[in-house]
Amino acid sequence: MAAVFAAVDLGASSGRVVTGRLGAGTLELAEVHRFANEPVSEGGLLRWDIRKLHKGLTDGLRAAADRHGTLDGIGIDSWAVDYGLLDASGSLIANPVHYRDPRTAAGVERVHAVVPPARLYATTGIQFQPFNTVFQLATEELSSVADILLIPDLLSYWLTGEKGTERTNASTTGLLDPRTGEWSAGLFAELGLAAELFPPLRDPGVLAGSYEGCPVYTVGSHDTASAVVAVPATSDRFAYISCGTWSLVGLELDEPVLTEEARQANFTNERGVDGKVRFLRNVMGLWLLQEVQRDLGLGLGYLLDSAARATPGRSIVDATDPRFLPPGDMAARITAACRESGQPEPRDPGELARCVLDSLALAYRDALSDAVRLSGRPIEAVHLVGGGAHNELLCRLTADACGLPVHAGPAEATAAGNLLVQARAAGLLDGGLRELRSWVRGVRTYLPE
Ligand code: LRH
Repeated sequence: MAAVFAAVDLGASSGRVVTGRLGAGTLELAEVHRFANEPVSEGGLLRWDIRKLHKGLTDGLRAAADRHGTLDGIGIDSWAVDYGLLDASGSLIANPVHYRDPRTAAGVERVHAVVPPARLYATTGIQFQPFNTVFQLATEELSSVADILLIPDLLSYWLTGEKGTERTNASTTGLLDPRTGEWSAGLFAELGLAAELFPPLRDPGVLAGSYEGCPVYTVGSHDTASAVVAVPATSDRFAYISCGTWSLVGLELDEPVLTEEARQANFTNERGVDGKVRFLRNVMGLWLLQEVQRDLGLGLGYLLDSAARATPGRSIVDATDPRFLPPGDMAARITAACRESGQPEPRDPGELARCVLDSLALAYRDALSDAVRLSGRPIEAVHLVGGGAHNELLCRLTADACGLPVHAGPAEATAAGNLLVQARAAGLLDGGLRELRSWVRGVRTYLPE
């Protein structure tokens, strides 16, 4: 008898519920519901419309049950770092603030005044990003707050009534000790934060509670952690690019790299499933293209076709530059970056899109060569997973820039990783990541030219 699990995967622009039917040697994925995730402006801040996401999630679970009958498990993942604040009665105080809201500058200053950047990195291994939870929390008034719940943990609480903090996502707060996987008590004390504000830590792959009689499991609730589970690697010598709104570029390691060199190179040590370390750099990713599209009102197909015909390498921008973080005016910001660095300005949408894609491919190359240098781990191939695996031009440019084979796919790696961890938690699969990865299908290889 086949078993069916439902993965709830919330992305920055849409959420989806994907079912995975496990039977006869295959994991069959089906997207049963997709809903928009449109941030709202409230109280002068950009926020997530979390009730709408919750409704999308429950509608999706209903659609999954309609299609498959009963479900054998549910798991939730989302983007990292953001959280909801609950009062003593368990009610959400306000919609969670979006990590792209620029409010955190003051928080960064406050935290760094107490714990300088080098010590913060040596303690947590998390790269500096202005939106890390630790900086967001430093801007909050916490006196009436009883609980801080990261986004997937908040939705899981609404489904099950049980509170917890899943470890892969907890690592992105910038408050976890990467050596032990426990909160850094010293850091909480120095920052005057009560560690009890976060419900108890729990690993991915344990029972979180139940929803309408169906088990809810923790998974790699940080979407990138789930995506890395479904990288169909067959040896240790691989790098990954988890390519969606962000591109997360790096390696899977057994131990964190906490050197000053790694900090200077802005590499992070996020926690992976099975206690692995995701040693990676954040590259802006398809966000650049999505914003150009929104800005110019043009379709993706048109932009990519024109980019394919445009002159290669005409102008390159730094695809890790925080100037590209906030929404809006992306075409103007990219053009300004070209001008300021003495390069030709893109003259049409095709040149603009080409500049984005060339810049991404070069940023991937730089991140991978830094990752190899900093960790000492050699690589023989790059796995590009997530929505970007559909972008043939980007895959080809990445293979050329890195001088390595790029295995592109699966596009739905996050959902697949979420489902595989549930299936193992339910006792239907066993073994480590290599065994889980052997269930993943859907790869196309690009060789460098
Ligand atoms: C990708 C992602 C990434 C984080 C960012 C906030 O969705 O989780 O790993 O750095 O969102």
